[in-house]
Amino acid sequence: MIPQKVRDIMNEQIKNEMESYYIYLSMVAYFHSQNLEGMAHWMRCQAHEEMIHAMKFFDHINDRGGQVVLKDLKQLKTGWASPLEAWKDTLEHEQFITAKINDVMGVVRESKDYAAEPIMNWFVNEQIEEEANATKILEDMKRIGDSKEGLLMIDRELAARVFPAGSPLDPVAYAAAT
Ligand code: OFO
Repeated sequence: MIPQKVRDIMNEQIKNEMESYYIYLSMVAYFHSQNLEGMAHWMRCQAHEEMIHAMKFFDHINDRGGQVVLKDLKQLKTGWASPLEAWKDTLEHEQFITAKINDVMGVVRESKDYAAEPIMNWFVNEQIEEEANATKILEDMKRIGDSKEGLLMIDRELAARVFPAGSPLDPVAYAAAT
C-alpha cells in the first residue's frame, strides 16, 4: 500500500507533468504560428514525453492501491515575444520540475517508501536529461542572436527528433490509426 503522503505528493506531480504537457503544447501552437516547423515538431515530441511522465505516476499510484485524483491545471501562457523567450521559459520550467521531483523524492525517503525509490531514481535521472536538452537549445539560440540563417539551422536540426511509436501527437501516427 502506498503511504498517504507519497500518494498525495505524487497526485500533485501528475498535475505538474500534465501542466508541462499543456505548456509545451501551447508552445507547439506558437512555433507553428511562426512557421518554425522543426521547433513545433520537437515540442510535440516533448509534450508526448510529459504525458508519459504523468502516466508513470498515475500507474504507480494505481498499482499500489492508491487513488489517483486529477487536479485543475493552471492558466496557460499562450504567446511569447520571440522563440528565444519560449526556450528560456522551457529551461525555467524544467528547473521548476526538477525541484518538484526532488520534493517527491524527499517525501519518499522520509516515509521510508522503498517501493517508490526506483521510479523516483528514474525521474531524477530524467530531469538531468530534460535540463541538458533545454540548456543546449537555449545556448544555441543565444549564440545565433538575430541571425535568420542561424534560426533556420536550429529549426532544421530540431525537426530530426523522433516521436515515440504511436504518439497521439504525431500526425502520421494518428492518421494511420483512424
Ligand atoms: Fe516531465 O520532465 Fe519535463 O517537465
